[in-house]
Amino acid sequence: MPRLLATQSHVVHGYVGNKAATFPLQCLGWDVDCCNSVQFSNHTGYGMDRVFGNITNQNDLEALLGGVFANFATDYDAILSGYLPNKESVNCMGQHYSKFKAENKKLLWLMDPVMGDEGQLYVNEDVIPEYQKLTFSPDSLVDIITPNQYELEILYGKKISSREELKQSLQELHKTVPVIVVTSCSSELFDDKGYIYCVASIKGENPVVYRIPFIDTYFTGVGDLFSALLLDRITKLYQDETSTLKFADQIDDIINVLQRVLKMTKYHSKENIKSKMGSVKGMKDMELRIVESRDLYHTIPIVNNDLPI
Ligand code: PXL
Repeated sequence: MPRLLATQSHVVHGYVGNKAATFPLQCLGWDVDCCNSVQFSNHTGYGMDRVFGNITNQNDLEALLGGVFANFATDYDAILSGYLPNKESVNCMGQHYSKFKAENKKLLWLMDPVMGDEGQLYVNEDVIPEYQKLTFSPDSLVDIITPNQYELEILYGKKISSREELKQSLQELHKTVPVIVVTSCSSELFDDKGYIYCVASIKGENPVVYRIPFIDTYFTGVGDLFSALLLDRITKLYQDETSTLKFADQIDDIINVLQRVLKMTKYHSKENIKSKMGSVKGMKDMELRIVESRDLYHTIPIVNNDLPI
């Protein structure tokens, strides 16, 4: 059974962070160890005045990750990090995850540099240099990062207004990170409106662009589910040398799974409520239907119509 260590949010109600990642990964056969970077009543989209609970402080995070390293240093196949609220938590995760990597060369590290979306930062500003250090350090051990366009711009330090600039930013990040998946790019970079774009890039290869129909509502936790599914697919790809599915097909598959989870979520939501940031009713209605989607997480077989029967 593959085993994963994930350091990201716990929410009592709803599905972001570890709540969005754990059950799907368990459905896919993973043993999931969760370290909670925060324990909140709900995600921050409900409005900051409606978020209750605590950030795991530096001493506690240090004790948890240090303790897990002391007891289980070589037990994991993959390590994942997501929402970390401040500089101290990003730094602590980075130091411990680097130790896990140094101890076990086969371990895959996916770092989702969760900072914000569409121009809005939802963590402390002081996390930015910490993520930049982990990304650009010449001895960086991060294998995969999954920023959205806004987070990529923050890491890169420049606004990205064209496909050429997007390519340049990827080349810069590839100096230290082998796999980059930009989970959502604005349609302004491409010609078609009404879609969002995902760009997957492996060092030394041409990036692949995926066009995704835009669903006009506000879902939260989709990025967390994406990174969990990506780590599942990539780990299995690396571990199974006989696999015929290519990286580009795996991303296609993940996007298909996510579309189906979003459709399931919409199907179970009450009609006429348009999800809006800061509205409890709307946010609650659009919580990902992680449990109802239990049959959707596996790879969707690709039907190749060219093959003779
Ligand atoms: O990655 C999404 C996320 C994770 N954790 C918390 C959040 C959000 C998005 O709003 O508020 C606490």
